[in-house]
Amino acid sequence: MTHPQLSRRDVLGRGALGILAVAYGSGGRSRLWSAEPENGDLIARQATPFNAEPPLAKLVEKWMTPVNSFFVRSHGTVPEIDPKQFTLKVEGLVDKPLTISLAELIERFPSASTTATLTCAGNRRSEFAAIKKVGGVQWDAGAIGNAEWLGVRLVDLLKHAGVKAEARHVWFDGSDVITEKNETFSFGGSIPIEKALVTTPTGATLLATQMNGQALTAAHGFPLRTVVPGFIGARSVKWLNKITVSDRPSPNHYVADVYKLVPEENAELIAKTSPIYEFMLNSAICLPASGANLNGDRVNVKGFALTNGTTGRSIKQIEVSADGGQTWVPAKLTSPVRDFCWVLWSADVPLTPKTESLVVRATDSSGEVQPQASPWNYKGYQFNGWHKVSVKRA
Ligand SMILES: Nc1nc2c(c(=O)[nH]1)N[C@H]1C(S)=C(S)[C@@H](COP(=O)(O)O)O[C@H]1N2
Ligand SMILES: [Mo]
Repeated sequence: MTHPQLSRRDVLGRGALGILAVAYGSGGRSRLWSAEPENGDLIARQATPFNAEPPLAKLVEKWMTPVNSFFVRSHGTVPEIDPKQFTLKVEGLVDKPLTISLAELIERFPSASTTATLTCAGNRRSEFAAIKKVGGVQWDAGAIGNAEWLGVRLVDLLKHAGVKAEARHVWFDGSDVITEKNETFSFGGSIPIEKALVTTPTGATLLATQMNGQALTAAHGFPLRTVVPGFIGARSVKWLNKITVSDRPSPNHYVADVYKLVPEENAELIAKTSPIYEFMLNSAICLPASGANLNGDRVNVKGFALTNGTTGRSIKQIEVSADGGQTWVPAKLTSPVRDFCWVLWSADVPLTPKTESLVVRATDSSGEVQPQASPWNYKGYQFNGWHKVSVKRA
């Protein structure tokens, strides 16, 4: 059965996974399901592989970040995957190792959706330069976005395969090809088993086929990726093709060597340091833009804030200062509030003739306050110092 007559709108209008199953099961590889990268709103930070973030003002337009303005972070090729040929393997410490097609995955397991914020551990990396510049993609504060993800829950697939008692970690492997120092490998991630087995609607790890009501684009992991609420983006593996249940974290380069907080490139130290999982309490000013000319005696400031990714935290307070942190004005939330999702905020801030910058800091429900300065680390992860935007008085 083929559906060449189905337009993108027809299919998306119905939106259900059942429709996707029909399309995936139909003959021939369809462009419908492998949308071209739509990078209109993004600023490239690296051309090849393509790494890009939106101008910050785009982030505060909507709580749910449109795909067009959603950052892209890829370490290697963007694989072209035929959804009809695609299979996902489940192996390791399971009673029943299995290989499942995309259509079967969608048909067999109940569909589940969640809204979750993805943020790169390297978001705001360029700000480390104020202390000492680090290598890697020089992100501003835009390597973050919030989306609604639809797919099936990892826990359902794992229960179907039967998790053995010795299981402690779940590994994810992608289909991309990454070349570094004459070695070729693919991207991998891993999460502790407790996180993999979470069943709550906000916290469950998804095997996602859709983002904001459309099939994943190629750049965001078509046809299948993990989405791990509360964890750094690197654990949400795109182009997922294999899940391995194990008694230890994945030996993949991006778990074993990268995404760790270390003071130097020291193999022994890196081996001893545990991988980063949760993201950190953070906030940033998205409007006005850095360098803006401000006249008048007040300015409307807008931005985002994010709790750290442990369960049960919410943002309690967001404050903006126009005098370098001496006095603070509280911001109002302008978005829904949901676990593992950013909040958007707005503050009407009085200016002084001497205002040179605007600064934001967030406090969470446990009383944790965003630190004024972020501790430096060699690989430039988890920058979460007070975000400062320089402004001019017109
Ligand atoms: N297969 C694969 N998955 C991946 C990556 C990658 O390079 N390859 N990058 C990771 C990183 S570091 C981040 S921050 C997120 C970014 O997801 P996005 O490009 O959809 O925004 O994907 C993660 N998953
Ligand atoms: Mo990332």
